[in-house]
Amino acid sequence: MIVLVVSVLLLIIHQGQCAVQATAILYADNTNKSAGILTFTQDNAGASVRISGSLSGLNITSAHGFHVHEFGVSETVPNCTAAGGHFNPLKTLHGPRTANITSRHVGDLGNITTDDKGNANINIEDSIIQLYNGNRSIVNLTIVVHRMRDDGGQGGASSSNTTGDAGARVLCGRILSSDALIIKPAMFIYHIAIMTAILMFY
Ligand SMILES: [Cu+2]
Repeated sequence: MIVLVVSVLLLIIHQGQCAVQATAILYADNTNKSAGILTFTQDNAGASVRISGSLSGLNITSAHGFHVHEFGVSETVPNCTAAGGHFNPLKTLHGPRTANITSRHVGDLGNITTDDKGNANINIEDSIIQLYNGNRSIVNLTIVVHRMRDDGGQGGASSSNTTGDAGARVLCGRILSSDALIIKPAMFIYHIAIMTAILMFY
């Protein structure tokens, strides 16, 4: 009986500590030339999603529109156009990342900026995208970096309200869940080890 109780308690405690994680390798459009890896982490369903990583090969000292688009692309040679439009499950107008949920697409993540070597160090928290299941989950969709700055819907161009007038898609990569590969098997083995230890002790 005590073994069962302890096991269930451990399971509950460790489930709470299992952050959900996803990664995306970004490639130059229509090539297998990697520009870097981004990691997406969400501690629980109510938490923000952290996006971190570095990308290279962009224009120097400039801003680049950064969005989740609605379809998953090839994991090896992605055609960024095949990612479709911005991920917009709530059917809203385009907006900046800082806008509330009714005034931006779920996939609108604003801009990333590059240094004088064309590298971008990314460290963003966003409370609207999700990694957990649900209509705002970005898992299996595509992250896209554009050639130009996203105007946040305020630029007055004909495409401001849909794309932020951010121009061509220079990098993209499919967002893949790493949760099933890393966290769950590790936790499973950990639980088995602890339960075996408890059973041996008794
Ligand atoms: Cu985009």
